[in-house]
Amino acid sequence: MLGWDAYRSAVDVSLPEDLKPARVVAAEHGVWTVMTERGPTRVGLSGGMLQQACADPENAPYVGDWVLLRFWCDGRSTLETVLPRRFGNVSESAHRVCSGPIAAANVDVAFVLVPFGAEQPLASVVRRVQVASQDAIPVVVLTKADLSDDPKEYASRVMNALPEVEVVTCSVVDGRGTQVLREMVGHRTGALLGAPGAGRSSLVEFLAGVPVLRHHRSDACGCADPSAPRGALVPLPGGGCLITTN
Ligand SMILES: Nc1nc2c(ncn2[C@@H]2O[C@H](COP(=O)(O)OP(=O)(O)OP(=O)(O)O)[C@@H](O)[C@H]2O)c(=O)[nH]1
Ligand SMILES: [Mg+2]
Repeated sequence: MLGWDAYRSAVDVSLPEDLKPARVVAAEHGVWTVMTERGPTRVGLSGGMLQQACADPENAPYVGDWVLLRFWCDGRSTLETVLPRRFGNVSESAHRVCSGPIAAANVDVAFVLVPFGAEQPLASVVRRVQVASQDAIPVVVLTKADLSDDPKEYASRVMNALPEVEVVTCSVVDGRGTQVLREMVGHRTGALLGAPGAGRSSLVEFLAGVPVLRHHRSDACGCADPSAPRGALVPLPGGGCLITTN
């Protein structure tokens, strides 16, 4: 179930018999979509969980969190507990200015997207990788390579600036680099981090092989549409999953 075995082997958690584990795949307007052993379901927070979330927003469930659910006899279910987060609670602070502190929880690989056509100064790429590497294995993904006449030139400058970090050049138009990314995710959880328009939705849908996201576009100031979901965890065909923020 979306990495449950790996999580259980990494984190020592005791499971009360009356609660069932699930993984948060989307969070939207006070309702959480979670994946359980029996498939997806939508849940609200229990009273205790609500109190904890009000006391500190970081206590609220985020996409990628493992949680415990209670199934009530009248058919309802509530989200009772967020299980301890492993490393990999990726912050959006280096990527967006108008969203909360946690972008994705329990992430193994943080893919830092840098699009061709809007190449960023190397110092900014290095800073974003440094932030991402505090909690997960960072990988730089140079997206939209088909827009560049010489993608190798910028890629080699990024590699020189970050010699310890893998750099993948990709495009969803001609498919280059996408198989490498699939293999890098493997059976793990990856997060796509990038500025608005960096190519997150296109890449996750290319790798998933189907249109899975409800699309929205960021506005001119880079602020996401407030009516859109904060994030989504998308299972990939070969195992593993990718979290994207919209
Ligand atoms: N040429 C080219 N265009 C791409 C590629 N990937 C994405 N795009 C285009 O870039 C634009 C932004 O892509 P999205 O996938 O929506 O990017 P996003 O990061 O999800 O953006 P927001 O959700 O709006 O913040 C769209 O017009 C895509 O069609 C690519 O590999 N090559
Ligand atoms: Mg998007």
